[in-house]
Amino acid sequence: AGTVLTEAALSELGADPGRRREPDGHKGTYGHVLLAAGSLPMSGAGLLAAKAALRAGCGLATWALPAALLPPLLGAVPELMLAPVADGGSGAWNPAAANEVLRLLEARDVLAVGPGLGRFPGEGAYLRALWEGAARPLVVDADALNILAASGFAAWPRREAATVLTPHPGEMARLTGLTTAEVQRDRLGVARGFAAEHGVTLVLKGARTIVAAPDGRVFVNVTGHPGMATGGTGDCLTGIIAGLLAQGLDAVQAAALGVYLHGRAGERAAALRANPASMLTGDILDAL
Ligand code: NPW
Ligand code: AMP
Ligand code: MG
Repeated sequence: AGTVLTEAALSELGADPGRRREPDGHKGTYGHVLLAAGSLPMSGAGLLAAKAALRAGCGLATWALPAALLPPLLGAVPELMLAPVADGGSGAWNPAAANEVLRLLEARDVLAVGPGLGRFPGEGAYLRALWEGAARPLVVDADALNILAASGFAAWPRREAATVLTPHPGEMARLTGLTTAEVQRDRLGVARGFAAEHGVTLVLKGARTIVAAPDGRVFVNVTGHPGMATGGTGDCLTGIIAGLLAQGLDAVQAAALGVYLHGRAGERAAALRANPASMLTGDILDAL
């Protein structure tokens, strides 16, 4: 039936939600996230993910973004480092940026790709280069999942480093060829089967998010709030999971603790509003 992600279950998994900073820790102790995300109409997705990584406690975060996006974003999140890469025109991604992202990753601990990435010519080659070239843990979300699905996920080789996919039910339907309704009818079974068959850690989002490990273990998250049904909450989760991976958690630990904390922060943010319908993703970031 899946293990419910209580605090005790998380501690047993080695992902204690009450972890504290080391007294003599420094920013280098907590890892460096690299995010490849955002495009002109969806730069907010990149900002939310990057800020979430920092709120999850990584020491440093760098956001690689199409160069045309840089000027308006300078200073938007002063704690964040920005790395402008090859632009495909008008703030879209350029597949040639993959090499720049991989070079940046050499001095960083984890790569997250997808939020607000958009669609662009050469997107398959771009993601393939990151998928095969990233020797670090990789979190794949949003439009990057659609790129995986477009050519049939079975055609993608197994990666050696940890891989976390974070689909919502619509993206899961594209990845599997099922309908969204079919995914929703058997969330646990679909997630478990996919993770085991493909050797990835699979986070199937939505009320009661499922975390499925490549070894067949499945976890059910019971934190969260319907007020989280608003734009950008998934982008925020991607950043949280990347931020936890950067701190040395393994893929299953980071995914399980990430969905738990994301939900708890959503509950807190909802409780602060007279009507949770007015909740924004930024409120979840503040609550983290
Ligand atoms: P339906 O309508 O129910 O059949 P898409 P996206 C389904 C960026 N963003 N339960 C649902 O299908 C993202 O990062 C940028 C059941 C829905 O129509 C991406 O890059 C923002 N079904 C890009 O936008 C803020 C569910 O999936 C379809 C479901 C596109 O991502 C917003 C939508 O999926 C956004 O994050 C559920 N729980 N959840 C910004 N500020 O920059 C989803 N579905 O077509 O993949 O579109 O998720 O909006
Ligand atoms: P995305 O669709 O990628 O923006 O992701 C939406 C995020 O919000 C996921 O983490 C979902 O689990 C969460 N979420 C959306 N609706 C609900 C809900 N009704 N209850 C709990 N969590 C939700
Ligand atoms: Mg999303």
